[in-house]
Amino acid sequence: MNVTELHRIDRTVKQWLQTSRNFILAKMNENLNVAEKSSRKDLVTNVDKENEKLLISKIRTFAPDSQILGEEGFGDQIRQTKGWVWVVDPIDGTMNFVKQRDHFAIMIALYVDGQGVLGYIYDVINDQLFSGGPEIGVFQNDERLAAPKNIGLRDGLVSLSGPMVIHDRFNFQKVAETSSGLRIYGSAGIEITHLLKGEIVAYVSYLKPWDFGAGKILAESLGLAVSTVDGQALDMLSSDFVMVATVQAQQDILPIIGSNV
Ligand code: 2AM
Ligand code: CA
Ligand code: CA
Ligand code: CA
Repeated sequence: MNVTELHRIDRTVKQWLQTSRNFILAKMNENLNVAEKSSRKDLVTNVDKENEKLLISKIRTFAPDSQILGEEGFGDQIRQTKGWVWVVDPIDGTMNFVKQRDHFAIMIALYVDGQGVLGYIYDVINDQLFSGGPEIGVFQNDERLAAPKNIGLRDGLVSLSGPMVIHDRFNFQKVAETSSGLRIYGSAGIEITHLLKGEIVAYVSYLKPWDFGAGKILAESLGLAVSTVDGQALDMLSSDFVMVATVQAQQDILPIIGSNV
């Protein structure tokens, strides 16, 4: 895909994201309809569902031959990644959305023939859009981001899945202890924006394709390492234990969790 075409898609997706943000902001002041999915800690609201429908209808109009993978199930059943595949997480950090009305993100990714092309993480309340890809670079709103410094685990903050720290999965407490400090924000998208800005050096969690689809593209475009917890490549259609980190922090963390995978 040439750069002119990429910029055309980029401008279009940014328009959808503005519409989507305005929709969420308007709905946020009304009563939310909150339901449990797999557990009382796994929520979905009417706004998650309606926003996914909104974004999917935009995508269908713009690129009708695409496949769409959406968390709340209004997209397609996807078995192979040929052609254009859009990945949509209408609200990432639903628990934060319900409890805080803050610290959540809209996420969209575009893969073509399995390759990450464009990624978007939109911090709705703070109006900070992280966007871009390998060809056009990565931006925070209109400002181009430089590659984060390659800082190791001892000299950086880490973000880890809360439940996995509580249960000490994969020696996670040792990972936290070795780092400069542990931070848990509760939205995979928001955690990854902290990595893009160089504020933390690693994020490790069990993630689904819509949790890492956009972040993987943005992180890899800035030279960050994205892999499973045992250092393998991710399958964009499968859930897995995912590590996003500086190259050095990845090297530091792999041996700590290695024997516990
Ligand atoms: P979500 O809000 O879109 O569901 C912290 O909960 C992070 O993990 C969020 O980014 C959340 O995305 C994601 N997550 C993935 N699976 C989850 C689950 N079963 N329960 C809660 N959060 C989950
Ligand atoms: Ca969810
Ligand atoms: Ca999510
Ligand atoms: Ca979600």
